[in-house]
Amino acid sequence: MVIKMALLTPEDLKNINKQLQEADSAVRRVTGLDIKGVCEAFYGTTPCCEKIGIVPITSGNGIIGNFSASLHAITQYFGFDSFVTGMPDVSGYYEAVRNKAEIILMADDNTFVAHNLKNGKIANNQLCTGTIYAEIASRHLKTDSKDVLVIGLGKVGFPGAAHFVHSGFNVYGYDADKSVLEKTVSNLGITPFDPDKPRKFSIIFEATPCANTISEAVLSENCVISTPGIPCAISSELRKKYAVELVMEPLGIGTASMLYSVL
Ligand code: 2YC
Ligand code: MG
Repeated sequence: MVIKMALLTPEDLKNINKQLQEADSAVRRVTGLDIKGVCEAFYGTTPCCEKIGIVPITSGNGIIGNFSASLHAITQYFGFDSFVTGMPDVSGYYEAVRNKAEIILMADDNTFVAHNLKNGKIANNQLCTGTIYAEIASRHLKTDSKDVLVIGLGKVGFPGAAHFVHSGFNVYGYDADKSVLEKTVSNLGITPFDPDKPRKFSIIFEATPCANTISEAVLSENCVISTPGIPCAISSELRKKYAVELVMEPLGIGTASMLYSVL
């Protein structure tokens, strides 16, 4: 069963600045740092006015309304000088380089990359998104538990799980696809989580294209849920009932992680 990567919709990207500000406040409450601060601390890099060229790509399902404009808003939010090219695809790439872009941002239906033309570094959105959402959760100030539940072990979930393992956490993992779960158990040595024998967690990481994948049985009061997954993994009722600290944002946190990783 191949899960196709969930494509963003213009709806998901509505008021991206507001979504980013809310996510930034949530990250600050969880880690004491803002998104910029976590990326700088994790990658050890700081921007120095790199110019970013954003190239719309028409292949596959084509242009997603507001995608390039959202990347423009996101790169501005993190203090980069950026522009969206007038032309898409190769013409757009040529235009970006001619206009002195040092970092190229472009995405087709399967791969979203940041390519630094000066130092040759290139970043993949899935890896950078899984890693940074795990890093944010692992910096949770208000818990001393080293146990974390990871739901979804695919292209974004697996790097997240790997990051928790390498950061010394006890990872309990679940994926609807048994073969994906078994592969992760053998690769990372995580503990398979059995939904029929639930227990409570204070840190949960979710990366699935499905809604409401987090049941009440695994929630503890004030637990942190760090999730790049769209649609939302938890119902608003449960979120309120357990005063959950939710770190969820459609594009900006992953993009910041990509940019800081190629500086
Ligand atoms: O507008 C455009 O340039 C399109 N070619 C963009 C396609 C992006 C497809 N990827 C997604 O919707 C996202 C990733 C950015 C992260 C998760 N899904
Ligand atoms: Mg989800």
